[in-house]
Amino acid sequence: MGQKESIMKDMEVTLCSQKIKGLIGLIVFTSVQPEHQRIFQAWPQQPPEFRDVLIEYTEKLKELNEGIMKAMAKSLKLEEESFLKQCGDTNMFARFNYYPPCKRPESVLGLKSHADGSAMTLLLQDPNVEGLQILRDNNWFKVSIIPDALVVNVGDQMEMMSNGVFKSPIHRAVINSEKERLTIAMFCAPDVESEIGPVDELIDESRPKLYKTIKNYVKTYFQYYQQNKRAIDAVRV
Ligand SMILES: O=C(O)CCC(=O)C(=O)O
Repeated sequence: MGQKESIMKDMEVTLCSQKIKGLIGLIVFTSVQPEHQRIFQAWPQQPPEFRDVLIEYTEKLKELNEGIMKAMAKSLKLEEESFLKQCGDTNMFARFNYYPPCKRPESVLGLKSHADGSAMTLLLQDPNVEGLQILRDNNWFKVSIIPDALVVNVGDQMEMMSNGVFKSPIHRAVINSEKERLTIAMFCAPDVESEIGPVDELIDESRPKLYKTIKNYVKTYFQYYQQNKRAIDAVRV
């Protein structure tokens, strides 16, 4: 590649990165549950139905999350409330992710690789544009779009409660060269005052306790996230 092409390529990538830095994640990242943590002044005023739709969506996803967590407990032969009881009053956060197109998608990342600090995350994918990838055995795999389906993602705090049976996967979002992409992630996390750690029934001699029991994991999570480290490594026994 000649010098001119190389400079042009660098400029294009820089412009793209700036555009992306300025736009991604900026739409809304807000607490939606419990009700008293909703700061309506920070929610978009347009479209006018935004508030009611987000509240209804939150209520439906709260129910869904509870159903999934009960089923996960039952699948391990635990009492169905085992995980929910530990979590206490579920905190939910909605994040609207916007990924503008970029001509050189291989040179920029939409969302850096991370695992979620929640117990569970329910992701509504863009119906038309793929972008979510998951890391397995050091290879990235795309998560296909299934129309009208949510992606259910295990977060670090479920990995801790299940003593490592359910794994919190590392994932990232990549950019499309032609089309913008919009997704909505709903993070379902335990109350910050709840003590989170492996449930007793999942600890025995053959499988000792793998994680400490701690409060407010989300705080640790964000400290580590900024340093590109995994917070779950800090709570391993
Ligand atoms: O937009 C996506 O596909 C992934 C979103 C995500 O991982 C997140 O918001 O933490």
